[in-house]
Amino acid sequence: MYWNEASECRSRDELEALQLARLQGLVERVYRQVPFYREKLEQAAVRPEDIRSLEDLRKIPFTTKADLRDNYPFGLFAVPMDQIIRLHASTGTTGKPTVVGYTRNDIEIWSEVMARTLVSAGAHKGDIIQVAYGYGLFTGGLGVHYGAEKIGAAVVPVSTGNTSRQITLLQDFGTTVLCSTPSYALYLAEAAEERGISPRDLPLRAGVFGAEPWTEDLRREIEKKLHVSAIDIYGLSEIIGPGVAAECEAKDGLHIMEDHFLPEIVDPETGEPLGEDRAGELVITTLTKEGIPLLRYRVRDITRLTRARCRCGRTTARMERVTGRSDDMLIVRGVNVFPSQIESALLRIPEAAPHYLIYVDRVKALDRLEIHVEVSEEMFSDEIRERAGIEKRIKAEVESILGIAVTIKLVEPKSITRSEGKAVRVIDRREG
Ligand code: DLL
Repeated sequence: MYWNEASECRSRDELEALQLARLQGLVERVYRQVPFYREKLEQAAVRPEDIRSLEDLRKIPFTTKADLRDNYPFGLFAVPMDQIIRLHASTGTTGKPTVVGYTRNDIEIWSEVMARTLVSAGAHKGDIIQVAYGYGLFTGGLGVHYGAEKIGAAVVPVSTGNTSRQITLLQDFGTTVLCSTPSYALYLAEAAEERGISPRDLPLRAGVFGAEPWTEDLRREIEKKLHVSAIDIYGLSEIIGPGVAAECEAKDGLHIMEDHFLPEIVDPETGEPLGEDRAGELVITTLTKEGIPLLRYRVRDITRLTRARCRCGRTTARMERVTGRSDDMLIVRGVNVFPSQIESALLRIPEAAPHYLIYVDRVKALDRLEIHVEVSEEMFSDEIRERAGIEKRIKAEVESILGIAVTIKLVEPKSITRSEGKAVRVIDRREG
C-alpha cells in the first residue's frame, strides 16, 4: 500500500532528475537569501551555477549542529519571519536548543511524508491512531498527528505519559495503531499485562515506533508482547521531524523520502563520501524545505544506504536501522560501544528484562562499564547462587559482543526509571 505511488515508485532516472532540479533551485535560493550560506559557498568558491549534476553536491560544504547553535534562534531561516507558521526545537545536551521554523508549505510537505510513513506502516483511513509521542516543541507528536489526519484516520492526541490512561484508551477507543518510542511501547505492554489485560484481546494491529535507536531483538519482543506489527520510523527535527524515512511491510531498511531529502553517507572522521552499502555517517540535504533549508547536514547517525529495489515496489533508497550516533557512541578502553549492542545481548537471556542502564566510570584511569539489568520478580527472589549464575551468563554474552570486561549488577524489577519519551540508557560519570 502506498500513499503516493507516483512519488514513492518513480524510476531512478526520473527521481534523480527531480532531485537535481530541486538541488539547483535550493542552492540558488539559500545563496540569495541566507547570508550564512552565501559566505560558506563563497569561501568554498562554489556558485549556484556550478551545481550541474548530483555529484556536484560534494563541492558544497557541510552544515553542522554547531552552525545551528551559532545562529540561534532564527539565523539560518531562509524566509521572512511572517512566512513562518510553526516553530519546533530540540533540546540539546549542551547549551541552547536548535530551533526550526516551518512555512505553510513545509507543514504540507511534513504531513505528506508522514502520511506516506503511516500508510507504509499499514495504517489507513478508518484507523484509530493513538499518538503517544510528546506534543510540544518535540516534533514527534504533531508530526505524526498531521500525517494521521491527512490519511483520514481518527487521531487520539494523548501525548506521552499517564500510562493508565493510555491503556484505558487502547481498550475503550479500540486503538488500532500505536505511535510511541519503542521503549515506551514495551513499557505499555508490561503495564497492560500487570493490569491483567492481554494485548491479544485488543484491536491494536500496528506500532509506529522511532525517535531512539532500537534493535531487531527489541522489535520481536514488542511484537510478541503487544501483538502488533512494529515498524521503525526515523527523523530528526533539523530535517523536518519524523517522516524522513520509514520501513515498509518488508521491514528490510527504511525508505528515505528521497524526493524531499537527499541522503549521502560519509566517513565520520574525514567527511569523504562512502559508496553504496558502506556504513558511515548520514548526511542530508533538504530539497524542498523553505523555512530552514539545510545543505549537507551532518546528522551524526550511523547507517548505510542501498538503492537496490525493495520488494514493496518503492524505488527510494533505503537506510539500515540506525545503530547509534557517531557522537553518543561510547568509547570504553578504546573500544567503540553502542548501547544497542548491549540491548541485543540482554534480549538473548530470557531471565533478563530488557530494562537496563549503563554506567561508565573511570577508576584509577581505567574505564569501567557497569550494567544494571532488571530481572523478573521470581528470579530476583531466587537464591543468591541462581542469581550469580544469571549474572555470569549475561556477563559472558555481553563480553562476547563487546570484547571488553563488564560488571553486571542485577537489580530489582521496576527499579530502573521508565521513560515516556526517549529512554536514558547511559550514565557517563567519567570526568572530562
Ligand atoms: O526524534 C523525530 C522523531 C519523532 C523520529 C518520532 C521518529 C519518531 P529529534 O528529537 O531531533 O527528532 O532526534 C533525532 O533521534 O538523529 C537519531 O539519533 C534519533 N532517532 C530518531 N529516530 C530514530 C530511529 C526525533 N528510528 C535523533 N532509530 C536522530 C534510531 C532514531 N534513532
